[in-house]
Amino acid sequence: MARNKIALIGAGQIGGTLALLAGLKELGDITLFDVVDGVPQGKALDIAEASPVEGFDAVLKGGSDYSAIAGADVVIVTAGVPRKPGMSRDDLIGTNTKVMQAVGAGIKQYAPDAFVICITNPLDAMVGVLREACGLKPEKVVGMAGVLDSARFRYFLAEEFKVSVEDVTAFVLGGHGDSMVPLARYSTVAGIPLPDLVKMGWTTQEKLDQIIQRTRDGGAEIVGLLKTGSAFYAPASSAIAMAESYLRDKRRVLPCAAYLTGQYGVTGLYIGVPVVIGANGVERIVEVQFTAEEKAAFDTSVAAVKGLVEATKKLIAAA
Ligand code: TXD
Repeated sequence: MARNKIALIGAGQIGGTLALLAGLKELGDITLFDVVDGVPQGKALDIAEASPVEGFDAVLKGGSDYSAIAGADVVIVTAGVPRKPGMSRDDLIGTNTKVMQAVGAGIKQYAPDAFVICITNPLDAMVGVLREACGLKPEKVVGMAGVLDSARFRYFLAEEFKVSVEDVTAFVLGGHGDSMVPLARYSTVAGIPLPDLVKMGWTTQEKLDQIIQRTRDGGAEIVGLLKTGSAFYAPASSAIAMAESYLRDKRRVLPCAAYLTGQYGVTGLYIGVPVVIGANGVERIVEVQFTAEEKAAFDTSVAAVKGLVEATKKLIAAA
C-alpha cells in the first residue's frame, strides 16, 4: 500500500515541527510548501537527513508551487503571519484572510480529497475563510485550537495535582484562547471531575480559577517569553494528533473548531466543540447539556467569534 501524503502549507516554526513529528510517527510522505523559496526545500532536506538516525522512512520534499501538494491526504495550514508581543490574535486578520484565500484556491486545485486542518490565527475566523475558498465539505475542514488549549489546561492541572499528564482529561469549548470555555465538571483526573477534586481537598476553587486564566493566556505567555514569534511545539503536536486520528481512523474525541449546523444553537459558524475524527473526517459533533452558567460563557465565546467573522467578511467585501 502506498504511503499517505501529508502536505504542510507554511514551512515556518509550526510547519517545520509538524514535518519532524509526522516523520517520527511515520504518518506518511511529507511535502512542505512556502512562498519563501528555499525554506521548505531546506527544512525537508534537513529532516530527511535525520531519518536514518531516527529510523523512519518517508519521502520529504519542499516546494513553492502548489502542484507540490498534489494528491495530499492531509493538508495542515500554518501559512500567514504570527503574533508579536502586544498583538492580539485578531490583529492578524487583514494579512491572514488574503493568505487563506490563496491557500484555499491551491487546495481546491490540487488536493480536493484531503482532510484539511487549519492552524492560522485568528483561528475560528480563518478556518471559515479557508473552507469557503477551498470548497471542501465542512466535515473535511477543521481548525486546531481546542487540542492545544486543553493540552495546556491538562499540563497545568497535572502540575498542580502532581499526577501524570496522561491521567488528566480536559473538556474545552468555544473560541481559541481568550474566549475558551473549560467545562470543569467534565474535566477529570482518572475520571474524578474537578469539582469533586476541590471537595476532596486536592486543590482550591481559587487555584483552579488561576489555572483556567493561565490556560486562556497560554498563547500570550509564550509570545511574551519568545518575543519573536508564538508557540510552535505544542501547537504542532496538537495538529498531529488530529491528523493521526484521521489517517489511522482512530475516532478520537478531540476538541476542534468544527462547522456547526444547529448544534449548541449555532448555525453556519466554526466553533470549538468536541468532535469524533475518523476516516471520514468529522464523524460526529458531541453535544452536551449546559448549566445556565456554562451556557452564558459559551454564548459570550460565540459572540466573540461572530465579531471576528463579521470583521473578516467586511475586509473581503472591501477587497
Ligand atoms: O492554536 C492555534 N491555532 C495556534 C495558531 C497556535 C500557535 C500559533 N498559531 C498561528 O499559526 C500563528 O498565529 C500563525 O498564524 C500560524 C503559524 O505560526 P508559525 O509560528 O509557524 O509562524 P511562522 O514561523 O511565521 O510561519 C508562517 C509561514 C512562514 O514561513 C511564511 O513564509 C509562510 O507561513 N507564508 C505562506 N506560506 C504559503 N502561502 C502564503 N501565502 C504564505 N504567507 C506566509
